[in-house]
Amino acid sequence: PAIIRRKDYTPFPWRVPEVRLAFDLGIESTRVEATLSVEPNPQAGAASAIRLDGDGLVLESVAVDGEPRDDWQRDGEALVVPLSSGPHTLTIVTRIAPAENTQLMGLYASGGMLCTQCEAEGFRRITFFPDRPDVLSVYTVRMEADAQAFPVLLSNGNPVEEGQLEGGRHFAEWHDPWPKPSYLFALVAGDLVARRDSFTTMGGREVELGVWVREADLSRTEHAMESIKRSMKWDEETYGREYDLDRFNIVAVGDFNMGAMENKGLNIFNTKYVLADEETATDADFDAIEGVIGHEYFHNWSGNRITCRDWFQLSLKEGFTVLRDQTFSEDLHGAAVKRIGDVRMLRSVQFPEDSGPFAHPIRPDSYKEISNFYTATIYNKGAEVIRMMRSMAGLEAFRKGSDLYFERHDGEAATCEDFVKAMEDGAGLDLTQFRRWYEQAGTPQVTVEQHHEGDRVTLTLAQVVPATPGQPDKLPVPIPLKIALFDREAGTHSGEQLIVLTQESQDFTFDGHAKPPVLSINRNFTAPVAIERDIAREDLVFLAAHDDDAFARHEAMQELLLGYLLGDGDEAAREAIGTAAGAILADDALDHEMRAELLGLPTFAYLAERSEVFDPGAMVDKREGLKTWLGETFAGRFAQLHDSLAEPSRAAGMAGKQARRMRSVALAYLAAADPADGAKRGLAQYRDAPGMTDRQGALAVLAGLDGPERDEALADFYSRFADNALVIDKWFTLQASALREDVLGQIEQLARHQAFTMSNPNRVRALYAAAAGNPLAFHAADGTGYRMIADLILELNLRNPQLAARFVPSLGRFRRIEPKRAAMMRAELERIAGAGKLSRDVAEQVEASLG
Ligand code: HT7
Ligand code: ZN
Repeated sequence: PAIIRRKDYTPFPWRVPEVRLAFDLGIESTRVEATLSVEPNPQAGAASAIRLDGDGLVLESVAVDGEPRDDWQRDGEALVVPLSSGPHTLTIVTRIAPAENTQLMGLYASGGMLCTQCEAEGFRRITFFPDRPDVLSVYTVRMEADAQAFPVLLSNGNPVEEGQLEGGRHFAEWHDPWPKPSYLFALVAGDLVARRDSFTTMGGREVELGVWVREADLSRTEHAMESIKRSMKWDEETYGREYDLDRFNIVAVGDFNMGAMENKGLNIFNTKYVLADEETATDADFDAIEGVIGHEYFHNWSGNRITCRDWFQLSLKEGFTVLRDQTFSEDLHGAAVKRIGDVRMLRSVQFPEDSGPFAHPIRPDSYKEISNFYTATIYNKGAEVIRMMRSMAGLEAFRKGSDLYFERHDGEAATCEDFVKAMEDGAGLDLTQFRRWYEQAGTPQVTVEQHHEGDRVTLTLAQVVPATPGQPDKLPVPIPLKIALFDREAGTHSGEQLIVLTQESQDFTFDGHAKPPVLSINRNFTAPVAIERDIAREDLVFLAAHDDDAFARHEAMQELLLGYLLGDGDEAAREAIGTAAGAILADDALDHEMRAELLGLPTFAYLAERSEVFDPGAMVDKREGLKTWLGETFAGRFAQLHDSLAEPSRAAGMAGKQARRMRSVALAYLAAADPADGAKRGLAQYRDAPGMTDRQGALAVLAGLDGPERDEALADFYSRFADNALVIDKWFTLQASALREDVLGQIEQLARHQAFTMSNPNRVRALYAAAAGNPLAFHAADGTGYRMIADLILELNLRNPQLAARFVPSLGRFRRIEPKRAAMMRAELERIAGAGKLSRDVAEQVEASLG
């Protein structure tokens, strides 16, 4: 596939101020009449033709200024129409087949409804168009369809007209006054019902809200609706951003490639991020729904009002919007646990990406298939980079920067550079060197040395940004680090400070410390870097027990755990973990959610990332062994927590949520120490569960055990929730994630289960993403796990290339794995590479993986 480069950007030679789309909708066949008003773009060179992107379209006719034309040409999938300079009206009629659209890009059918997904390049699968984010148009959309099959017809903006037609058909027309790029176009037609509500904006505009779902799902939409209202309010209060249409609709769709999509005024969601009630959704599901609804809503300003000039700027909208959704959740439910969870995700997914074959800067220089760049780097590292600006500026100045950005670029297709400049001008930061964060891939490694002399402490910090594919030489970046120096005896520090490491190596001195203090560094994870420090074990135990920064306290515990799991497993290291865990279990000032968080073991993905050569089997043994030891050591306390939290777990609100979290963690430790007791307790928790959080927590433990309790709970779960696709997804995931020797065979059996289907992305991910993340399944010593994932990629390759490509990086991580397995992983990648016609998505990922 051709390489598209950032440096080659040129503006489109034509402007398209207005678009009128007329759809004659049908599942098998849909006719699209697109009427484009076009005029030369004064910002670009003159052109004698207009080149419109297309993908899989059947062209029926072309007319210019009302005159039929046949002097057009096809250039591959594109349509080239000769045009004299000056304004014109271009009318193009195409035909598409939604039912055959298995890629779920463009207009497709899902459970009898029709819906669209246009980001990044799906609009070209609906009609011929300059399908690039810097062409902004005002859209008017008319939909005509069978009134019985599609009683609801929705599009962007506000409704303007609707009516009945002959032959049982009807129509609706919508108009979106805000100019937008084609990727934000959306249409939904189906037999849907809405939960309705309203929100009055700070400017007094009454907005009608709708959450559209199948009738059977209506009772599970309350949380989504409340989340919309909370999002609208938060964005007004925190960023001064007000909603700008009379309507805001969201629609839940069962077949969706990603989480959700921020189409202007008509957000389309994966059902997973809309539907919830206590019985079917966990506390984590509720939080995720609120976060994703917030994320899509916040895009209305960071993405829609200000969009991206080209797809290299993707992190402009995604990084900023992830930061906005993260802090929205922090503000609503407490920052500590949210921050710890976000960093865990960053380290488990983005750090491996940044040290692997697909490493790319948050503003990439080139791509072959843009869908491959919806990555943790663009999204999550992108958010971290903006978070660093926020930490350096302080909240007030950061807000001045964001105000200036919104004011300066409203209505534009902007660049990351525009954002950085607005932050410089508005927040008063000098970001000259900071721009390197946009240019360089790789997670900076920071080493810390501490010297003490007299009452002076010197910290010597050094940084290395590792070489990544295509970027052998790196320059130092500014690294803002919040630190505190603790007095070991008093258990306190004299204040937190922000230091910024800008050089390759730099000394920072602090006076007034008669004794060597204990350093707490990168508090609240101010910088997305890996810290290597030579710190005494007892200092980590001290921080795990005393640090007043919740993230740093958690970090100290993780460092103790990593030290043991990645080291040679010596007794003293394990004892130190025991001392810290004992203090955490005894600390009455901690809430139960934070306590559970502090007792969590590092993920396998992060352990692999931190290992020079990862041996998955050995690591499972060691990690599970540590869990057993902790369970045995603190059996009494875990049993007491499991028993005493049974009642509090039933409560609504924060206290109930905290109790549920701790209770399931206690159960996991108890089961590791004594599987028979764990099975009994697990089944009791399962049977008495007041909701899905306790039920899933119990089943996750039972799935890893043997015996009748496991069988009973799994069978009950399936039959109880057989008609709820999202819960059956959980049933697949829980079994595929279980750390059992026979898990691969179970996954193969689940793939043959009547409820399994390759045509639903949620179901595919439920089984196979869990399998790819389970070290005992994916890394089975004989290579059958690798073969299974490679077969999956080949099966999905043409049917749904985006979904297929998402599984390639797990095989691409072979350089970190012990040599025998690494050879088998590589061989599977080579098998895919040689398998014939590969989609652009899969080809790019496989080529990168093989290097
Ligand atoms: N901006 C949205 C991205 C998205 C997407 C991209 C490629 C293929 C399918 C997709 N669905 C949604 C989601 C978001 O970040 O808000
Ligand atoms: Zn987004």
